Amino acid sequence: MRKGLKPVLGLLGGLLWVGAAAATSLEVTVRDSAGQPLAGAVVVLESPAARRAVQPLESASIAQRGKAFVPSVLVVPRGTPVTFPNQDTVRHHVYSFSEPKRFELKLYLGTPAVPVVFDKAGVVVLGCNIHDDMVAWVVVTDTPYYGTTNESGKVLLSGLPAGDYQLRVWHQRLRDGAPAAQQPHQVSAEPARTTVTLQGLEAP
Ligand SMILES: [Cu+2]
Repeated sequence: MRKGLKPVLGLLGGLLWVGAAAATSLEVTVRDSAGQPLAGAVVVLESPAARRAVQPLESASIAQRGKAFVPSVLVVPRGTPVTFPNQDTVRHHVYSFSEPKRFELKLYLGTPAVPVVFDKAGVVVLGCNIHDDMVAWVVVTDTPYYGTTNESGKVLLSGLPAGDYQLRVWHQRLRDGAPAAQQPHQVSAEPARTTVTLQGLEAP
């Protein structure tokens, strides 16, 4: 039995090496239902292997500046601690009732000492108890493969191992509670491009 072990390990090592060498990229273009490029769309590629590869960022933050959240959309991998520095001279009271992360940072100035850890994937809507028109979103991903579209509606996801994925696209103009658009996507060894049209967007 011992003798048979080495070739098996060698074979596994070879397979792993091939897998790493096959990492490729996917350029995703997101359009609205009128065919216009959509900036600020969050694009993720999910799979069971991607879920196991998630690494949290060391930290991230959403400031409050001029009675607004900056940035208004933050994308982080699951497990990332997020701080909420208040750069205004008025107090804010940041909260969320969203299922993946319910929390409340009661009236404060400066930066609360303890960051909020977003440990569950999903879309978390933030508000401020004092300023009703303050709104922001934390999109928590279950994958290391994510990005946000630029002004041309494009994002490049790179370092992708070949395999079967779900391609999901979310935008803040989707109606509250609307799920992200989702479609299967197969990543092959070659760089590729695809286009997604997002339906059901509210007027900007
Ligand atoms: Cu506020």
